[in-house]
Amino acid sequence: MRKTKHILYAAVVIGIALAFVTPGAAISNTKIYNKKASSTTPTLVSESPIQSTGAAILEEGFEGGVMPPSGWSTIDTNPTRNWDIVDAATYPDYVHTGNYAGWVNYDSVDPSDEWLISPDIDLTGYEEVTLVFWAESDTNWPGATMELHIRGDGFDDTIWDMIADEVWTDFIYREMTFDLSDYIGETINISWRYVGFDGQSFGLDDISVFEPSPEPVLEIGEISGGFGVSAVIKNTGDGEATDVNWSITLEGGLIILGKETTGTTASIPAEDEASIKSGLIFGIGKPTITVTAECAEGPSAEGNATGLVILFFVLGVS
Ligand SMILES: [Ca+2]
Ligand SMILES: [Ca+2]
Repeated sequence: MRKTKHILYAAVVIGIALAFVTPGAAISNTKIYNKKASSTTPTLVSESPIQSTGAAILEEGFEGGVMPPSGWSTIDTNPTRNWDIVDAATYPDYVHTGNYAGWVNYDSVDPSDEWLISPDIDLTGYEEVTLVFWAESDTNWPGATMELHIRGDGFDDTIWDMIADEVWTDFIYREMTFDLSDYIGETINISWRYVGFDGQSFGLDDISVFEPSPEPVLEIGEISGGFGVSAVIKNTGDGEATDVNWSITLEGGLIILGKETTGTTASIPAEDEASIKSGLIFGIGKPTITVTAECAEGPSAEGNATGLVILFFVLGVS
């Protein structure tokens, strides 16, 4: 009886000890948090999806739920606080889109030097290459930083250093964009290296390497008078502008004819321009002349001038 009681007592003691030790160990090894989690709820800058607007070269949103993702690798310097996965079910504020994000937790016990390395990317044959990713961190704990490395045959370039390059007071996701066009013709890999001691945690999601689509950019060039109003619409972008809807409007003065002229120019090629002209204008006064243009691809432009309208003539436009 006494023996049984002893065993029971021992079991209870062990049970209580386990109840304390196990969660304690879990907290110190696997609980994921940022240093301001207790006082601030992180908010998302945007819920928008991956921002690629052209041909995708590499995309990774960690939706496989494993670290590293297939084809990726990590370098861990010690057993704890390395590159890991966070899931939205447990940590909704730490995932940008989908169910998972990459995560490296701050370490105030051991120094960190944790690498997350993309697959090799062959950038031969592209005209322009952009890298976009979403980063969640802040720079209030400068002991450790996140470095972005571009590595290839014979080079290792650190093109970004969070602590050196940013002032981030809030722990939120931010969209980061880098032009990788300098590496066209090379085979590269991209590394996120978390290095230092007692810094802030870092979340990573929605990585995209892509060749941007050529885009038109509209500007209103010279606006001139004479017999009516003429204007120039410039396309300073690297893509064609199509179905360019434009308007020339006169506000103010007494304009009897030609207060507004609208039209459509079917195409303005990249780095080209088109001339537009109002209809017959008749009136008197000094109206404000507004010229607008918007193309099917989205970009728009507006320009303003004033001129003196005397009967059929528009004079002194500037
Ligand atoms: Ca994700
Ligand atoms: Ca570590």
